[in-house]
Amino acid sequence: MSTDNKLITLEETVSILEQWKDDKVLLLLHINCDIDAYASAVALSTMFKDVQIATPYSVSHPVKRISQDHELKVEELSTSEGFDHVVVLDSSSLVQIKGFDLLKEDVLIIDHHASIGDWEGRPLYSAKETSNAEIVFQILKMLDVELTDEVRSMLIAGVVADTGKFRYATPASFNAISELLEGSNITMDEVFQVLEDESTPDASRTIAVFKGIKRMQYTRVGEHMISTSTIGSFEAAVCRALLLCGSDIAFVQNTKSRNAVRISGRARPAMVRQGFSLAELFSQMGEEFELQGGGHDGAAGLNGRGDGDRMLRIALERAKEFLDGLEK
Ligand SMILES: [Mn+2]
Repeated sequence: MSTDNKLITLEETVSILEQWKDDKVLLLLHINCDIDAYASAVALSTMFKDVQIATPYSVSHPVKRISQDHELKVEELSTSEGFDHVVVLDSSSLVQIKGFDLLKEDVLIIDHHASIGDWEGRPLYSAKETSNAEIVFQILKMLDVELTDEVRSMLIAGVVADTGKFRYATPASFNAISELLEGSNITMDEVFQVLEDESTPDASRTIAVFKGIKRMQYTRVGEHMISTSTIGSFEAAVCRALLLCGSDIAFVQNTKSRNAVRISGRARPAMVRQGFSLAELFSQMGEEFELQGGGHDGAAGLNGRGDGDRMLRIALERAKEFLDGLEK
């Protein structure tokens, strides 16, 4: 990974943001932006007068659903033209915003991922929190921004989502949630209702999951199972279902657009504990095949132009190699 980054402190980050508060600011999220990214943007937007949220392309299903109830939606934009400043949130490297024309000046990156990619010398605040939402919360506290219950509950949703519903939570994640709940009228039940798409029946998602299960193929490595499938939408939901069915690692390729790679991967926590990382697997494949890959150890994605079937086979091979190593 490149070390050519201009790392700044939290205090410096806050002072830059404060200088920008009356200007026209774009909050830029990674491709296929997730709940943590969107939650961070909604919360940070409260400190600016003129603000917009965007991603280069593709808004994840949960964010589409959640943003229906919010004033600020995620636009698909390809350039920062017309904005005074850009704050990039929840993105670990330039490949995560590939296709976006980021002007050199007045860009600030705020990220929480463990490995930081190349930002070509732009100012970057990086802290290894479990979610980007926690960093934004710290920033807003330092700026004395008053947080509404709506914003608080978005931030909590960001923490819950990125910790895999607390599975990967740390004392700091619980502290943030505790502070956000304190003095609010929010209940965790409401947050989970917003987060869990299961709370609203969705026939198309259910059918996608059924189809994905029907098309599932599996590879056995000793006592472990890797499964793969293809689907036209809801690949993340199919992945989760494949884990529920007993897969240790699952990969699902979205087949909606031709010559496109859009693979979702999920791994059981037990695999992650034994050293398996989908984020690593996909970011390596991303570098090798000029795709965008990244995410978390147990849940990640690979996107871009290319041969999706071939990438699915390669992902399967590499997961198999990892499990082969465990068997020895
Ligand atoms: Mn995140």
